[in-house]
Amino acid sequence: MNPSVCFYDYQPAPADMRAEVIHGLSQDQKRIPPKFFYDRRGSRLFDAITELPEYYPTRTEIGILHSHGAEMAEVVGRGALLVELGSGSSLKIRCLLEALEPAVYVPVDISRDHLMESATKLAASFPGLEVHAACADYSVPFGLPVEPNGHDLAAFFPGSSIGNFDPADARHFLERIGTLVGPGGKLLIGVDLVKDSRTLHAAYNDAQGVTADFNLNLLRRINRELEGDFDLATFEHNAFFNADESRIEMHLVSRIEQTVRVAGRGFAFRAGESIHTESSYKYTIEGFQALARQAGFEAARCWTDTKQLFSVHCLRFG
Ligand code: AVI
Repeated sequence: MNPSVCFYDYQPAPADMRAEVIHGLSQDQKRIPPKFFYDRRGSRLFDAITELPEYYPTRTEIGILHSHGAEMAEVVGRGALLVELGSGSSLKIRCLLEALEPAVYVPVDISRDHLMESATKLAASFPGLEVHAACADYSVPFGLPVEPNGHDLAAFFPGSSIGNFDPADARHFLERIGTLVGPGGKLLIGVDLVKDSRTLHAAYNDAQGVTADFNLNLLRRINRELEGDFDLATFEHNAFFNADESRIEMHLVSRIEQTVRVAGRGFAFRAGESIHTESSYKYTIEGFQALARQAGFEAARCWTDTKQLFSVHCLRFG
């Protein structure tokens, strides 16, 4: 491993998938948390989604980071200790590192191998950068692995992953980021915007069926890991924009009346009954800033693309 990367293992507890899936399938509106999409195949399918012509968020956010990196650096401040939550392949931060010139970069991710590999590669491309990689579940509170040593604190949370939280959970999550960066700390966060429902619908119903495959892969994973007997041919992907809630909802709909067994229990489905697998909230700029205010942040600056598809906000805590 590259000596310029320090690695910290907070040993995040594995999610209790069995208990959470049984609980979710026992509700009137059956549901399974979206975090279970990301097994090895699911993560590969998500990467494929980000390159689909219909899925605008990833390429639009990267465009915004490239176009406005220098202004972002002015607002965030150079020489900070920068924590990235859910850093994955650390691809997006690469667009900003030259402009932001952080003193220390702390990628945080739950996937240990992926984190070590990405952090090592990044440290090799930016030899002057101190990298402290933390294997942790960023959705539960954790402390910084390094002392700020006088550096300002900033967090980076791209990808509109905040949209996969219900608003109350999103607020709590933002509060926890506030605690992490402290008074005066900054948060740079990517947020997908409300737009015409055709564009939204297409982004979650791509012509190649990759999103459908990603959604159905959840049942494949449950069959493998929880002794399930879902017949994938009897379920179909359904994604639609729920305008009242301002969110895309993804569901898996049973085409027939049937009983499915998971972890030794039976779950009855009516024909047309669904499992709600993901919500992806879409915000207006003002709506997101109001949510951030409730969590103790004030809006410092917001950047969008020319079509106003996506936004990147810089927020200041306290
Ligand atoms: C990870 N997250 C921000 C994606 C989204 O758009 O809500 C997950 C996704 N689901 C279907 N396509 C992409």
